[in-house]
Amino acid sequence: MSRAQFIGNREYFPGIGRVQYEGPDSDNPLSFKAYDPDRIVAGKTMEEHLRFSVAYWHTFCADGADPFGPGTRHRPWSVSNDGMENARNKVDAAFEFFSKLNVPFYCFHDRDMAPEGDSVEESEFNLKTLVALAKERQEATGVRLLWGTANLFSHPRFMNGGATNPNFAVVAHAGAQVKAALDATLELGGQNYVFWGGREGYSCLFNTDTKKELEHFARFLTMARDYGRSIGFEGNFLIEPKPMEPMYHQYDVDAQTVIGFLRQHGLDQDFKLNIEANHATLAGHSSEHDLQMCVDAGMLGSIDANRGNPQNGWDTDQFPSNMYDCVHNMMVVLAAGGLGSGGLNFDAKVRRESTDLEDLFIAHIGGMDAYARALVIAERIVSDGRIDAFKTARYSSFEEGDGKRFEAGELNLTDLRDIAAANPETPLESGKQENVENLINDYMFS
Ligand code: XUL
Ligand code: CO
Repeated sequence: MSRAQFIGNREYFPGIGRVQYEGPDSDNPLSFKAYDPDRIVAGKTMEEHLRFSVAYWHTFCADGADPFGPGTRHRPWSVSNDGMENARNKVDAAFEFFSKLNVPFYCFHDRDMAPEGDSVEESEFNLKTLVALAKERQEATGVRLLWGTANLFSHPRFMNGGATNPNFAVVAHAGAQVKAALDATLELGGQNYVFWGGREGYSCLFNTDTKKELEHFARFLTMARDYGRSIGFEGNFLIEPKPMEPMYHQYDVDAQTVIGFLRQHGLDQDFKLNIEANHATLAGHSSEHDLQMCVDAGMLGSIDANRGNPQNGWDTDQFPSNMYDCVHNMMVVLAAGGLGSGGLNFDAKVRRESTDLEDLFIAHIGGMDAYARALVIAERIVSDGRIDAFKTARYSSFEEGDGKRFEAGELNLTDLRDIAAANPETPLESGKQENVENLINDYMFS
């Protein structure tokens, strides 16, 4: 791997070099304690397993503004009055950051990379111009695009939705943006293309025809799929579920809702899911639950790695640091055979109070170390096999006799009645939850 330290016109993170693995005893906050990209775990390097990615929007666009106050961060790549100049500087800052962090992937929305113009043509031109620059930087650094997407939620025209907007003229604008974002993703060799619902949902049922909006959504996704395939995009299309925020009711509530929707509309061959941890918890699930639902359906595409705050119900997009969550997520991923062409994208932002440039590095390093540790622990759990053996034993009654015939579809409801009548009350079988939970702690801390 020979990646440049910085390759633009100026250095945006002076004093910070390439982040190195220094091991668990290092007290350098700008080093990896656990993420050793070339370390082999179960036949693959850590880099190959984890496929880390940086989110362009949080790391290079957001300034810390919240509903109670303006931004707290003044980034040196965002100081010009000329939006295109800032955008070019942002590309330089971004690729310097990716290189120094030694991360193999990034993700972006069209509007993160290039400002919207005064017309569709100007917006397309702006995006193409910046994509050409990003392509040069990709080639110079070896950093690749995990996924691209279109921002169909920031511009006021999208206040009532993009593809599900009640006004067709807005749906057409959503289409123009997705077309250009698909072109950009293809041009940059993106491995996936993401649809997060944005404002695809509603706030008030009195003024909303949900049936029509969901049919429009399916139509729109089908058109995007057809266009993507027609230009030669071979990657996965991904839907990213989220139950609320910004709309009260988002249509892509959770993994199972999205899987059902994709199957209903014949989109399940081209689409998979991008599961974001904090979205799953907003839906009242855990991230491992939504991941498992995707794995069971053969539709796990990628992960937006972050965490919420257990004390409130917002999408706080914090960097992942809870080891129980990370380990459990990696157990599901490893048992499923890995992330495939997906990755672990840090859809996470530093806190509004974290105003130093180096905080961007420290935050990502923490997330990468958390998942590297989780990979090692999860690999131990999965390869040791005790948890798996426990699960298998729990379902052993389906391995033979009537249980086997039930699974094979050879019994009807009357057969079940007769089998029950012929059998005395079955002894209770303990679920042993505490036992398996204790086992996880043993793996994590011994
Ligand atoms: C919003 C969110 C998005 C998607 C991409 O909650 O997660 O940033 O990941 O649009
Ligand atoms: Co996300």
